[in-house]
Amino acid sequence: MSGASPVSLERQGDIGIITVNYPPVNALGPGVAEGIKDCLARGNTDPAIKAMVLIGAGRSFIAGADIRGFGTNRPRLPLGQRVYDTLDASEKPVIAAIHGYALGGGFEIAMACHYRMALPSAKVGLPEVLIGILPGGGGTQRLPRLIGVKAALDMIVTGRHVPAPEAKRLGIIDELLPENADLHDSAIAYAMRIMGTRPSPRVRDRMVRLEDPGIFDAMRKSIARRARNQTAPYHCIAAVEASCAMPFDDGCRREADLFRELEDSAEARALRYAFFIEREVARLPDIPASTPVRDFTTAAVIGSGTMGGGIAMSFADFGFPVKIMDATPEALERGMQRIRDNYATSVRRGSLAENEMQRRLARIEPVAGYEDIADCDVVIEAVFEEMDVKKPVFAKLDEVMKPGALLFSNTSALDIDQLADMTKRPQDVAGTHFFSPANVMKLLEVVRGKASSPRTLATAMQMGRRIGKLSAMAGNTDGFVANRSRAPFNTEMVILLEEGCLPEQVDKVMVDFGYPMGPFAVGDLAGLDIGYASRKRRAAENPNFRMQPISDRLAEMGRYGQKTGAGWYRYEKGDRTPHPDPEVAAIIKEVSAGLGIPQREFADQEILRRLLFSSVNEACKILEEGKAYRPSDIDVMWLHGFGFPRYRGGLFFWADGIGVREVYNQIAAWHQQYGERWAPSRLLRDLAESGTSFREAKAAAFVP
Ligand code: 3H9
Repeated sequence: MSGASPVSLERQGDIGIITVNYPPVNALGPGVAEGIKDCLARGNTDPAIKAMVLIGAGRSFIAGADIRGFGTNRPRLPLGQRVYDTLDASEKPVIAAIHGYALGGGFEIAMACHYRMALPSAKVGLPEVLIGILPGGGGTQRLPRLIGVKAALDMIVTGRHVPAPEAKRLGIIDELLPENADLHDSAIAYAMRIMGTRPSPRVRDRMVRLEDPGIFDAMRKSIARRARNQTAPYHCIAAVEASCAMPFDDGCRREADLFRELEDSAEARALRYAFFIEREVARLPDIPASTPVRDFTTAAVIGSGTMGGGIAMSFADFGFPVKIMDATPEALERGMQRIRDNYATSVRRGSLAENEMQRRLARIEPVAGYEDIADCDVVIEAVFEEMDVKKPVFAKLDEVMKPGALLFSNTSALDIDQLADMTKRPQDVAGTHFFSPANVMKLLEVVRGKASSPRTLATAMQMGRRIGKLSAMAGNTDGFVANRSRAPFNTEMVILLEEGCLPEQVDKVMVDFGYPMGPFAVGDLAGLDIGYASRKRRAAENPNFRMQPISDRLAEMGRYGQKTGAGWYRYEKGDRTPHPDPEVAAIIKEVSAGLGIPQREFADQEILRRLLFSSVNEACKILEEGKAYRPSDIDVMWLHGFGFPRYRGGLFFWADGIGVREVYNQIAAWHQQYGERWAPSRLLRDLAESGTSFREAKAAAFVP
């Protein structure tokens, strides 16, 4: 092996072992594909070698092409005469020995090998669609030949990681090892068994199994809603279709053409960006990665309402025992019943096995009082969102919890420092703001109080990751970062009604943009009483707070949304479909007339920009106040807290697509027209003047 090569060949008896060693995940970075090719060539010419094993060093087989190379001038996969072709041409059989991940180009290499074996913990998949491209190394042609079109389409269009036992059932893996097996030794033993077999079996020589010629149209139809505005899922289908319509090499050429169309598309750029910022968000510039974290094994949740129950489920779903308590046995039983119902719904829908539900439920222990949770490592307070309700809870926690326990609040807006001040251990207090439904939404906003210790914060961030969340750090500001940046959007959407829009019109614009639901329909789902209560609180605190007369009127009429059968829409009994309601249109008209606001028509683009630009401006203020580390953290929050379409990258990434100057000019114009609420932030003005993109904006030093 030449000193710098990430790929080596060594011989053990008759077997050549090709090892890829390119940490952390053996992506096909510079020199990897060439290294594999070179080793294959040497193995083929070494008469002492009768068969070869391809294996990854470290934690994975090969995680795919180096995503950092896409969209740059760096040759994408410098496969030249490609590694797949070299494998196809290899005289001697090659076994892919898979552990960790074999993904994308890595799985394509495994499919071009003659045999595949894996540990049960391994996963294989073609996740290219998730970064806006398609498998470009023959994956769309080999996989249907290996497992049939139906299963191949499912894997390629969803991009899901398939666990090795399932891959064995599908016919991807030839040999599944026991978990404690030694992969290296087992692969050598396998290679010795098959080294005399000639010719070596090649996936490319197999016939494609097309179970149903209608499958492609059916697939296009079935993804129409979730894949709207996207190209990659459709190109994936077209590439698999080609595997049925043409010989292997022509299919690969078709795949390459489709790949080129996608590689630098706006969608692919946004999805790549999302991939990297989701990893960046874990890095805290002022808290070293080496900060010791508390190793927690037990958790407690106080409050068994919708949020508390969802939080308890999040722990249970990821294997943690969790205790849950409430003010009264009746409230606790109601909360437990809600948890049982939620799990039962998942079982009914087929997304959760009955025995797994039982295991999860067994991890959630309802307890009577504070004494029962005293020895838990972390406790999350999720009681009613009122300072006067939360404060005594923190005082009590301070009294009962063992030293070193971490005390977190699931408040969505209240001042964390005031809660910390109720204890004699403010260093152990922080906010952990879950998004609703807490067991589903991936965002966890970790709120840093002025006394929160680095250890507390690092543990909170890690805790989120260990229960399947994306943790993002936020400063202690009203609404923290996610909700504060979203608040102007919420205000603007009702002001649009005062000016002549209807809820269904606004919702349609946002759904067309890519949100799963429109904001008014979401309001009906969450309950309009919640916003009403928080507006009243804010109005009491701030005399300049702008009330929302239309929203207030609906809430005062008891139109709280789905739960009362009427909100921004009306609902039929037992059905969640929102129906536009003439009564709402009449209220909007009447209130607007009362306010003397002239009515007019709105173009879709104006609606979209009114909502999102208002939030861009607020997000800039958050950065300029040092309440978030970087613009990309806010993008992560929008992707995972609010359902912002991932293929648009995030709020700032999307705004960069329009251009910082255009955004500024529009906001400045609305400032003239509408007054103070549209005053451009200083950071926005600076960015526009210097021509700096939002993504490059520097946040002020973090202020807890
Ligand atoms: C492709 O293969 C195209 C082909 O069809 C051929 C076309 C011709 N590249 O996620 P983690 C980094 S497209 C570059 O935290 P985990 C990652 O950024 C590719 N870097 O670990 C992070 O860096 P840092 C198809 C990559 O254990 C570090 O590795 N493949 C790549 O939670 C650790 O990652 C994919 O889409 C990459 N391919 O999860 C797979 N992968 O420490 C993408 C990872 O600096 N990767 N990094 O932040 C993944 O899904 C996950 O990383 C994986 C490990 C499941 C592998």
